[in-house]
Amino acid sequence: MTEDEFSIELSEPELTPGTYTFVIKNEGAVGHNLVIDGPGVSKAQTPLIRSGRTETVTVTLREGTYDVWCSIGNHRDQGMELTLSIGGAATPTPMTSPTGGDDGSY
Ligand SMILES: [Cu+2]
Repeated sequence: MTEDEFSIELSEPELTPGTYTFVIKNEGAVGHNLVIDGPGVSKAQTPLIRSGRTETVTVTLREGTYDVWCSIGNHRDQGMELTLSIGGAATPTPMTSPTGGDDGSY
């Protein structure tokens, strides 16, 4: 995952339930952080990530939707946020999605 002014980029757009250690590199010029909030996760966050540095946060994700953002200053309002959808199926096959999961951005 990378951050800069003012965006958050996810290297793996599709995740399944499990425990993850997100490694976030700050490629911007000012400090950022990363906060994750959703089912079973109450605002887990990294320390302040200084410019050029990398920090990590470990969370256990369930099926559902998580909000991910930077809580420094007003960065969230400036676009440093995204929604993480955790699917239930572990198969990478894009052809069938019988559960009707709400991941539809194709
Ligand atoms: Cu930020």
